Formats: sequence, structure tokens, C-alpha cells
Amino acid sequence: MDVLCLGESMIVLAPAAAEPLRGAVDLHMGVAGAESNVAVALARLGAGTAWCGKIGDDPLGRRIRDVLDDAGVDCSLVQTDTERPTGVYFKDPGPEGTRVHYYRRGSAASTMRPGHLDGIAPPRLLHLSGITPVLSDTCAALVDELLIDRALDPALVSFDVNYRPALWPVSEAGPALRRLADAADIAFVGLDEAQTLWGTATADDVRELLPGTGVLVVKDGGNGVTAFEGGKSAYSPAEPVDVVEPVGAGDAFAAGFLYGRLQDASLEASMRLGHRLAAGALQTVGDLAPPPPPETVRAILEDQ
Ligand code: KDG
Repeated sequence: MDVLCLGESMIVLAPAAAEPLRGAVDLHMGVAGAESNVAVALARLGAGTAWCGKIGDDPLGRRIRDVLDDAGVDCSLVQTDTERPTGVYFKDPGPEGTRVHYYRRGSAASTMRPGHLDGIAPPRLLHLSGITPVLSDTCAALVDELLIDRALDPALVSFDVNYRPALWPVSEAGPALRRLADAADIAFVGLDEAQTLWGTATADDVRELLPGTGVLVVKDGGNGVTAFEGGKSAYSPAEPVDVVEPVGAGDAFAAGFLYGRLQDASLEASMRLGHRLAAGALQTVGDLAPPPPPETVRAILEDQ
């Protein structure tokens, strides 16, 4: 297996016309979850990918499984909880951007705990995010086991900071997410997110704050992305797009970047593939967009 992504997946309901939720009549139902979004995008690019999480024994959990199965994601490690439901969230587009409303407290996924992946063969890469540690104390302990204690050694561990303000305050999230990102082999963070969490102003400031991260990827929205590796850094401008709905674009970027790295592509080429996938996600209401054609992927990665 190339990549294993672990985290909570949910059903997302979003106004079909990208209008405010309050007045919406038609909702689009999709499958969401930062880590499973990455898994779907990677599988569609052709990487051997598994997703691991916990779903409820309900139609929503089965829908998640169906969508991931259809995308070619290996779900054999997924656990089903017969007591607790699959989580749900709503997207609420508005003039100030899209807000999210979660219905996930006490969900099946919140009962994940250390030992969840005991006995599995280590993948080349394990992908985690900063959403999982806030789901419950046992989820936080699981992330520690995998990222700090490296239970799946020698797998590389990638970590998307993914600060979700609706789930925890900066005073708790700031130090917790810094510790995890600094221990990762590859970490993704938004420049605005880093500003909120750590008060940093520039990508260089973030690098200074996270000297332990192997490859650090600092994303500046529609402007571009700076990646650091060892003493080297590279900048890649974003693709200009008309944004329909932004949620999911960060996951798409992460998938493109990780796919590039798995193919031994340069930082620059990996960022370009990340941008291409993010552009697709920005132009769709759901979290998941169709992948670029294989010849486009090849051309992006060959142009080092
Ligand atoms: O990155 C997109 C995710 O935010 C979305 O799919 C839902 O995982 C999610 C979360 O916890 O916000």
C-alpha cells in the first residue's frame, strides 16, 4: 500500500446553488472528511490508497464506504460502530465565505483509540490531520501513537494542520498543532491558519517555528505556496480560477503534492500538481472533484 489516510469521514450537505443554508431548498449530499478527501484524490490519481476510520452502522456510513470503494480506495481497515452514528456537517455559503456546521459530537469516529492500526503492514506514507486530535481524548492519543511514537515505522507521516475553529480554541489548538506539525515528515499549513494559531506573518516565520518538519508546505490561498525542505525553499504561484466553493481545496492540494513526492518529483512539480487538483476542487460545490487526465498529470510531473 502506498498511502494510508486516517481520520473521520462524514456526510456533507450543501445548498445545491451555493446559496446561504437558511433559505436553501435543494441540498447536495456528498462524502467529506479531510483525510478521506485526500485518499479519494490519491486513489483517482492511481496511488494504492487506503482510508481508515470508524463509521456508524447506518445508511450514511454505508454511503461513505460506497463512495470510497467506487473511487478505488481500500476500505478493508474501516471499522463500524453499532452504537454511534456517522457524523454529518452542513456547508453554509455566504458573502463572507463558507461556514460549516458540524453534527459530529459522539460520532462513531470519535471512539477511535490507540491500537486502531495494530498489526497492519506499514504503508509508504501515513496521512493524518489536525482534526483528529480534537475529536476526543482517545483520538488525540491515537494521533500521538502514530505521529510522535511512530507506531507504523518506517512509514513517512504527513500531517495537515487543518485547524477547525468550530472545534477548539486557539489557546488549545496552537500548542497542540505546533507540536504535531513539527514532528511530521511532511506538514501542510495555511499562512492565514498559521497566523491565527501562532501569530506568524510570513512563510519564513512558519519555517522558523517548525524547524523539525521534514518538508514544510505553507499555502497562501489564491497567491501561491512555499515549500521548504532542508535548507532549500521553492515558491509556486496558484492557478487563477473562479471559485465556486472553497472547502476541500486544501485536501486536493495535499493529495497532488503527496502524489508528486511519491513519484520522486521536485518540490516545484509537486506543488504544481497540488495547484491543479486544488483548482478542480475550488470549482465544485462538493469536496471532491474529478482528477485531471493522466497525460496532464504526467506532463506536470515530468516538467521538473
Ligand atoms: O478539508 C475539508 C474538510 O474540512 C471537510 O471535508 C470536513 O473533515 C472535515 C472537517 O472536519 O472539517
